[in-house]
Amino acid sequence: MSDDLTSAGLDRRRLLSAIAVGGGGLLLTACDRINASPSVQKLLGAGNDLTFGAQRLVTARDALAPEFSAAEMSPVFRTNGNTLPASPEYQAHAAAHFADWRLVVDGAVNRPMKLSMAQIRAAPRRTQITRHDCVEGWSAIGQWTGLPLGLLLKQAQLRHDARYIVFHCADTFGSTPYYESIDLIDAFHPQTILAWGMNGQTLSVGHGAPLRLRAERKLGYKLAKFVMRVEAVPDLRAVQGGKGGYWEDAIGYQWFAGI
Ligand SMILES: Nc1nc2c(c(=O)[nH]1)N[C@H]1C(S)=C(S)[C@@H](COP(=O)(O)O)O[C@H]1N2
Ligand SMILES: [Mo]
Repeated sequence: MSDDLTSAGLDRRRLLSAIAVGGGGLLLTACDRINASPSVQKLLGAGNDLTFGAQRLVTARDALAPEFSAAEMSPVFRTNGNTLPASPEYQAHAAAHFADWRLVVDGAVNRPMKLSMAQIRAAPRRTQITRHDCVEGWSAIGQWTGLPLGLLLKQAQLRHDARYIVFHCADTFGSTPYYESIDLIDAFHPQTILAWGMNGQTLSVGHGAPLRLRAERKLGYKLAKFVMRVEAVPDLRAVQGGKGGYWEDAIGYQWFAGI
């Protein structure tokens, strides 16, 4: 049984790397053509109007966001948005340091999981010092430690119809829960982690305890704090307002939000 599970996981990974290799080949050809086309040059100059497709064409899929040295870390990293989910259930878990809390991993996966923080902290980790950019006009450099999301998804064995990963959060604005989503390219990117540590300490409630997404090529609002549930879905249109995230639904923020 466990052998079957392992080989299914491997097949999925092989499939993903096969897709990655195929996509990379396509990318080069498309880029060569794009560079020669004045109309596309004009489109690129428009900056904010870049479409998701155009951004994918000009960004190598595995390109890393810049990483910094410890000396470059911001002395103060402010909190923003919600800093304490109002739900009594969340607050009870926070008071108990999330000892009995479980991360839910479900949706389009063959092996749904519920994981404790002890299990998550014992798994392989990645640490990265990166710059957070908020659309409200501030940035900060911090160090993040967490579980690579790709590893988690490999364990959960994505179904072949899975296309997006949705992060459901504990907090709300009014009665609307915060959520965010990314595609599988970003989900398997090496700098995409579910962070449980920040600047060498346990992630604080203000910054999104027990787990917050770090996807370092994305703007701040994509980086969901207080992640309770990771759900794989074939289509974003069935999730909440249908645009892939709280701010996307509420005021039309861009879903791709690449930096
Ligand atoms: N669950 C949740 N995640 C969230 C937010 C929020 O209000 N709720 N705000 C977003 C925004 S706009 C930013 S800039 C960052 C702020 O992260 P920080 O509090 O660690 O600085 O979290 C993002 N993730
Ligand atoms: Mo933000």
